[in-house]
Amino acid sequence: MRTEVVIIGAGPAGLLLSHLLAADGVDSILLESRSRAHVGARIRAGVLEQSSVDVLTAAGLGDRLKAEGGEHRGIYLTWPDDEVFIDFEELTGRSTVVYGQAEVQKDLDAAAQRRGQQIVYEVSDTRVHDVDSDSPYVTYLDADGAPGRVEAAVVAGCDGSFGPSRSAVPEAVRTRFERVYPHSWLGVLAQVAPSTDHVRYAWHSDGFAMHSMRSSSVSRLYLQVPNGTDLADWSDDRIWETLSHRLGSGRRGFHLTSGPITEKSVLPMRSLVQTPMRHGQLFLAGDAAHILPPTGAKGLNLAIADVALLAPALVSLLRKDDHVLAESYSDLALRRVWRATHFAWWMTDMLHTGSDPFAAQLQLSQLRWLASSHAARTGLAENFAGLSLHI
Ligand code: FAS
Ligand code: PHB
Repeated sequence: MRTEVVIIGAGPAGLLLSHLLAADGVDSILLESRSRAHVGARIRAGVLEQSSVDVLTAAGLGDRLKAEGGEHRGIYLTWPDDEVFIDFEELTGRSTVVYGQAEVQKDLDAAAQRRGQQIVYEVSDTRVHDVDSDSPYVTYLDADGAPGRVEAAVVAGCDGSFGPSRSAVPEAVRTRFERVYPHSWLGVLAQVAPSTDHVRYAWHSDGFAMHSMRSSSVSRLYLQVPNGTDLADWSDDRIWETLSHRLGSGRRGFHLTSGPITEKSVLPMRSLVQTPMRHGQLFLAGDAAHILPPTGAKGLNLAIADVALLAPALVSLLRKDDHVLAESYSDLALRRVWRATHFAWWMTDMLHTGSDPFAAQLQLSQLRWLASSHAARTGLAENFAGLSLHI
């Protein structure tokens, strides 16, 4: 097969890129290793920044988001002695929308179906070739094991944490910055109305906890657990008891209501940034280029920001032979990547507890500072909700 842009990965980055390219008449083909149903069923991110909402709305993908997304003007930071509401709206004039990544994926998938987007699902052995040339191509095996090949002018690596694109940038050219954290998140989806009106991030000496949500009847909650945690060790009762304890149920008018847990998973936490995000005719976007701990709610938002920068760059390159945006893509994208990476690291470091009493005092001091300082709250709000699409 031949196309203008071959996209590896049909997650949010890949599907949004194909959507934006198609809007400007640029043809693409997507190669995806999992089934359409599997990709659509993944439970992941939950919070969209204003800039992400703006990109999706401008792309004609905002109808359901507007109708079903829950506008959230801020977050609670809580700890045993106190709590503070960080009012993004008051501090930055921007808010966030709680709208699950699975919903974003559904909207992108429906749009892809409507435009007749060519997506090859359940591929394997995907390999990237000749990205240093003007005629790169990607080979793969289709669902029946038959060999396939897509020739293109550009390869877009949107294949997430474990795809082949990241390593298609030669070792001599790439730099990987990585930090592995000593804890993971145990995430649950529960068929119960949220017990809070805004996302709650809770510091506790026993470990971090978070109460988020997906709708008026579905809650999304997380617990800090050690790396290597076995889900079999965590009964539903133990999960609810631990959430209740760490979130401070019964304190300051907050009461956690439990309910049936419909999904459980353990997500190890790390920060990774690979530079550059372009090599030859290969462009990386989303988790293929960077991984963040979800404490800053940045993963999906950064993928959207990358694509919002990459799509016009590829249109200029392929339609006008104008290389300016393509040549600046990596440097520009990385400015926001590093800002988000720092913020996600800071939120993770401030809220996750271990055995170091000195670190615990520093964390509590930061929380008290946020409770007492308008400037401190403004700094957090700017990073959580106020970043413009490109900084
Ligand atoms: P994705 O990983 O979503 O998509 C990449 C796609 O490429 C996948 O469909 C994959 O199947 C496909 N692929 C991989 N290898 C391939 C190959 N060899 N050939 C073809 N296709 C291939 N972010 C938050 O902000 N909040 C959260 O709570 C949160 N929770 C998360 C939980 C988990 C378990 C994970 C893994 C991530 C979570 N994230 C969270 C981050 C997540 O939301 C990502 O930022 C987001 O999915 C990024 O989108 P993509 O870059 O499209 O990558
Ligand atoms: C979620 O709703 O899944 C969520 C919210 C905020 C985060 C991470 C995940 O920081």
